[in-house]
Amino acid sequence: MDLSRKLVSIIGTGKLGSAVALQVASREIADLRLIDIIKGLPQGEALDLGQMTAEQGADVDIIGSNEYKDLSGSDLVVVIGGLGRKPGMTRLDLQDKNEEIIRGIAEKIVEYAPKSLILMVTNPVDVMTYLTWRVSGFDASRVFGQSGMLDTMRFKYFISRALGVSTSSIQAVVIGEHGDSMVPLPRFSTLNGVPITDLLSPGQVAEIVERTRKTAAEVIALKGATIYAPAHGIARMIESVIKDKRMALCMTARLNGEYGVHDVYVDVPAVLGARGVDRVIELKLNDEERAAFLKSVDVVKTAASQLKSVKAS
Ligand code: 2OP
Repeated sequence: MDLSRKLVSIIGTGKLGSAVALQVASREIADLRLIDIIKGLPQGEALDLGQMTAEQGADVDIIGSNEYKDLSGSDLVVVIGGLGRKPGMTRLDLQDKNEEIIRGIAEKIVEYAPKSLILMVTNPVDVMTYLTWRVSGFDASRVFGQSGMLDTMRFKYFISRALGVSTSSIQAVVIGEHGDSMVPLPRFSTLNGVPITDLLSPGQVAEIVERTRKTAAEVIALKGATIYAPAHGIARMIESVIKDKRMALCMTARLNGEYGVHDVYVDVPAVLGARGVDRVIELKLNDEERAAFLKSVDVVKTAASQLKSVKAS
């Protein structure tokens, strides 16, 4: 029996990265390496979180470092580095600045953790995941991004409030770009199997869909950044990988023929386990849903074609 614990590295230990580390440690999912270029920050987070585990009795080792060589031995590297959105910015506004940072990080992962999987969080996440896949040369199953997990959490939250029921009774699906063109799918979103389109008026559904698309900007305008919702979504994805739970989640995965789409990373439902993306689940979209999805795919493809360091098809 293999008794060794798994190792998750988090690159970028600002507010979101440290909130993810808190969840991974509290849930005793894996040992942690926290990597950041800011001197002292990851070391301080590691010490603080390590001391926290003494109250919980959680057995995880947490080490902070300013050196990429400490990625060595990682089973999964979570990339949160780069710039975040400021009030009024779209995710795509970050592309130019984050491209250089993420390309450099991808190269370090290949150098020091060539066997790891990569979970991308940095925005625009669909394009940054594509970039990382191309730069790393890893199989596409090993490179994926967080997006749909968070978007479905938000969709669930608004549906649950409109129906007056627990979020635990709601299943929700969001596909497409993690951005303004995202496609929440009301027909596939249910209260224990009953589509919300049977339970809410078209006006209520439209309002919830729009709020789901815009709510990250809403939170950023109010408190400067989104932290707890993304951190929990990311922790759930980490758990599915590290414990090989094979959860079916909405996430940024590469399409190579699925949905009739090729060579793009975009949000779709997929099965996530110890080897990464096991398979993409194809939903039977109607004409309207397919048109919205393809339009959103085009937004991502156009953005990817503007990357400077790789040529997207
Ligand atoms: C979010 O959706 C900003 O992409 C980040 O919370």
